[in-house]
Amino acid sequence: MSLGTLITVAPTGAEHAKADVPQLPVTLEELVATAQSCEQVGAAMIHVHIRGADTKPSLDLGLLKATVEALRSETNLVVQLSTGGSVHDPESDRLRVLEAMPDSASCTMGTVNFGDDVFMNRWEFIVALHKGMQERGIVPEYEIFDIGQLASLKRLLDQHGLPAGGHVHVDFVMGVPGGMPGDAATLVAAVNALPDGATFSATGIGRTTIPVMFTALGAGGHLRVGMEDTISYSRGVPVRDNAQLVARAAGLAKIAQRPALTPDEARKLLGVHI
Ligand code: KMH
Ligand code: ZN
Repeated sequence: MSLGTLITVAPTGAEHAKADVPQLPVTLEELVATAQSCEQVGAAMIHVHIRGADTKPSLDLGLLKATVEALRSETNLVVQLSTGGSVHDPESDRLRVLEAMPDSASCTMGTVNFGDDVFMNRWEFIVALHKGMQERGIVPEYEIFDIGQLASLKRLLDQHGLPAGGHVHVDFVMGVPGGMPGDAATLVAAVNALPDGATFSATGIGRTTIPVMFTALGAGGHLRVGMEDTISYSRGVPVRDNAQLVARAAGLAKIAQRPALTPDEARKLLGVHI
């Protein structure tokens, strides 16, 4: 069991519209300000989806590069770019994200129904992402939306070797309609099916946020929070900002006697170069 808790903030995502959620960070300035406030209250890593000038999800390479550069110069956070993008993004654009050379990038381990949509992750595409990260020294975070995807992760590691950094870190994304439910029994089952030596974080979408957070802490795991995953702080109460969610997670981690890791401690855990 790790001594401290890695807190990742996922501040934006690709699903919420700025018009519906005005506090969602969508410009580079808003993203940097969010990153700084979240770092101050305990975040060590940021999981980034960017938006274009029209506030819609974007995978524009120039903007991705500028985002990585700005987050590196204005914060000490581990910068993780999403290769998941939105359910509408083509594989070629998602693969090109690696050219922005983040510290870390997400790699979803299988196709999953995603509400009324389908989040496509073909085997060949997963292998291309894994190898692309190995070649560039980018540390992956394997996103697991359903337990069977852990079998695919074991197959990937058996066939193509360990990721850059040599350590396997997984993020359980729970409670997506179409994926695994966000409850204690499912999280414990998923933890029991992890590859040997892997660490995990977990996040619960919407109202599964709280049970997943408590169970992850109790099971020795790490936490992902943020407005990508929930826009309600409690029933009927909108999230004020991402830092509010990070501060709550950091408070619970402290109570669990596993206080928030610093970004440099997180680099050590994940195998990211300092
Ligand atoms: N937006 C979802 C379709 C990731 O960032 O890698 C995919 C997602 C996973 O958020
Ligand atoms: Zn994401």
